[in-house]
Amino acid sequence: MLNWESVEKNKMSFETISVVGLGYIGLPTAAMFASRKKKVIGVDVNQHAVDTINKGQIHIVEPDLDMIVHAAVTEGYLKATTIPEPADAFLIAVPTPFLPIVNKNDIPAPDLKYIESAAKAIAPVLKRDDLVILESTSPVGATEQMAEWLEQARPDLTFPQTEGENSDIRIAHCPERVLPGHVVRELVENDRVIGGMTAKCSERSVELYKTFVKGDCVITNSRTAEMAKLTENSCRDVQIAFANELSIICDKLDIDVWELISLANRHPRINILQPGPGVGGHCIAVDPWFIVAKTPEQAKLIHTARKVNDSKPEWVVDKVKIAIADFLQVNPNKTAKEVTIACYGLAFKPDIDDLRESPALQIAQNIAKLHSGLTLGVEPNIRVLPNYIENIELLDFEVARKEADIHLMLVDHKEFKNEKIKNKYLIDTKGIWN
Ligand code: SAJ
Repeated sequence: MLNWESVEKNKMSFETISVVGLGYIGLPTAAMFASRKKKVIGVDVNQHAVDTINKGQIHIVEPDLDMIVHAAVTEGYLKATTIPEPADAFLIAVPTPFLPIVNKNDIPAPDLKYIESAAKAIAPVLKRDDLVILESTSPVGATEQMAEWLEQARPDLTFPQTEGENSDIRIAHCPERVLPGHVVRELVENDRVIGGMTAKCSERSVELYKTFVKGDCVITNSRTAEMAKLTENSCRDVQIAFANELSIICDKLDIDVWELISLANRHPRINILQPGPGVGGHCIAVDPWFIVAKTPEQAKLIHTARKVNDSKPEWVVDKVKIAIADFLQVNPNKTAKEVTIACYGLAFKPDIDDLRESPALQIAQNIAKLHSGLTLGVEPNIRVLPNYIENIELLDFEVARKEADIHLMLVDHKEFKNEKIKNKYLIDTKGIWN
């Protein structure tokens, strides 16, 4: 338990806070501190992001964030820059992607290059009593690795890995846990896991987050904090894999999986998640690999869940291939070129416009590649498809419904839930029209 008296005694307020990485997590976090009238310096290598923020605008889509950033910038509490400046606390919120997979059966390994470059970028401006927090979702040991990089760059300062509680610099891992689309509310309301490298590192971190966090700040060590975040997303991945596997079993046995799940969920201790076209986004489809890469012999279930979810898009594409063959058999006067397929939903989950790592988009693109006829996309959250998406025509729901021969429901956006498509050639991966 945190000793609030000692926090009070050691209290040195954070005048200036620097957030390194101004993406989906860093920018809202920077804006939150600024909205509490802290001086915030946002740092990003992307000049376009920096320029946009300095105009009081945002370069990402997140409800309510635009207003908060606009107010913070115009009132002078938030500024963005490409080069770090001195601050009392540094929060690192940069991406932690995979290294490229060489072999299909390889386990993707986490790539810490952005954490390394952020550490090397802030090292020259670090001073005694500064706090450095790693917020990026990271494999176990990444915070200690970051501390090593900082120590190598600043041998004139002391760090917790060698000096313990007496170090000049405090270091912690405090993973973000907010849900895209609800970031502004969840940043304030969610509990935070605070993984200091020492008890003092944790105390300082709690003091910092309490600037705006209303949830509990629960203290642990940095390795447990890293694993806690990976565990949360792996737990969800395993549960979704269970639902996805059920959907494939039910398809084989001619059972409606949606009815099955709603029946099973009436049991007081059962809560099965929903199957779909696969698992997307940059968190749940990524983070479990960090556990598997570290402990491949032990993480068998987590590994299998990843494979189950990653193979679901291919299973859906196979269903479409069967539907095309069936359609052509029933309509022998038509050629494949004359068959039109409509894909309803392209985003990685309902009611957002984010196409990154989207299984729905992956399926639509694979269909467009293998099918000689038209592939239509209906995505109510997007007006124009990005240039890299080829051979998918973006159309309104009503036009697609009329024009298509085969209908593929991929994302249960709210706009689709009020509609109904009844067709022999309907593949409904979300169970809203069947
Ligand atoms: N999905 C299903 N079936 C379900 C629920 C989700 O197929 O029953 C799919 C979605 O369609 C989507 C994917 O899973 O493709 C992930 O969506 P999500 O809503 O489960 O999660 P994310 O990726 O938007 O956000 C997650 C959250 N983690 C957990 O809920 C444990 C969020 O709290 C984290 O902060 C975020 O990852 C992150 O940044 O790590």
